[in-house]
Amino acid sequence: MKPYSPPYIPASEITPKDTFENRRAFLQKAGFGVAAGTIALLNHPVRAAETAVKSPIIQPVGAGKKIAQYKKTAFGAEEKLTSYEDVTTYNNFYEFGTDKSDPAKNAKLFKTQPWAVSIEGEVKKPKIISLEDIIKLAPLEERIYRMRCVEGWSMVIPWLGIPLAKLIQWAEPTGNAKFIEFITLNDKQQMPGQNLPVLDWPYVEGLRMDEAMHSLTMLAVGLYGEQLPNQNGAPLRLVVPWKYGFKGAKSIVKIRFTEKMPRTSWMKAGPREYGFYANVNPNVDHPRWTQSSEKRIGAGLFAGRIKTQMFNGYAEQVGQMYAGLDLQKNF
Ligand SMILES: Nc1nc2c(c(=O)[nH]1)N[C@H]1C(S)=C(S)[C@@H](COP(=O)(O)O)O[C@H]1N2
Ligand SMILES: [Mo]
Repeated sequence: MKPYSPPYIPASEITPKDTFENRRAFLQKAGFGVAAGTIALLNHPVRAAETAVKSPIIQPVGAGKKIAQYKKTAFGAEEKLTSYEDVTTYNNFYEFGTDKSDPAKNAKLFKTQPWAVSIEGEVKKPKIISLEDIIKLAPLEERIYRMRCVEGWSMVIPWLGIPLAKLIQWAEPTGNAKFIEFITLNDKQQMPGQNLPVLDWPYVEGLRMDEAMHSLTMLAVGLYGEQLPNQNGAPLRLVVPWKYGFKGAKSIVKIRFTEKMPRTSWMKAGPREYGFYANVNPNVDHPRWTQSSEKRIGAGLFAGRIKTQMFNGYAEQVGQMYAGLDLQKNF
């Protein structure tokens, strides 16, 4: 991949106070203590200081880099948000471990800068686009989406991103492109979970072209007004609110246009349990549990389960794409 260096959120958009606080928080978390003088006592003071300055995206939970400019939209404004803490500490990101608390712990030092995405397959010509250039394709906007994991829990998350359609238009797919594959970084050094045969690595997900072009489908670079925390798929992940969470591939490095339906990592792991469509559907149970209800994370010990809605409640917007498709067979 072609290397590039500029940070994707210009430093000018970050207030000096944020910069200071984040750096201090990072140093603290990294065990360097708070006072600047403490750094000089370390064996490699210069390297320590450099790491802190050069890795603005590495940060402890709750001290993310603010994204200064984005459009607030009314989308989802009526929803009660899941807390930042729950959104960033209860995660599925198997590359960093299979427990919900693993990604927040194990992804701290994950390097997401520089970052670029390779655009391949059925396109006029293959290209590489930097993260910086991706966020220039359209104004960043905030949208609040309900998210439903196939495991039976859900959250409400204020995402920041651009419509995936903007990148697809830029990519110039050929007439043969019927599907798109999204491929996560493959890096056993940085992603300890990839040393275990939990899934066929790298993580691969896919969408049909019309699903990918749908205005609800986002490429997210942030949440809660901040750059994506590493555990949530930094620096760039897919968000498809009417499908089970596993469709939302994290830390994407390749986007491949294909003629044939991609075989995704979850389809390979359990073809009877995880279909290509993965539309949220209370009428099609997972072979091992019901999909008719869900637990809203953070709702409290005594909150009951919520009834799961068809297409996660987005049927009005997306239902038309599946007219005539047998949703029992094509789960
Ligand atoms: N690369 C990658 N992407 C992934 C996963 C994963 O393990 N690896 N897990 C998926 C699943 S099952 C869910 S529910 C969502 C969780 O996203 P969140 O942790 O940001 O809520 O990420 C999806 N994307
Ligand atoms: Mo999930």
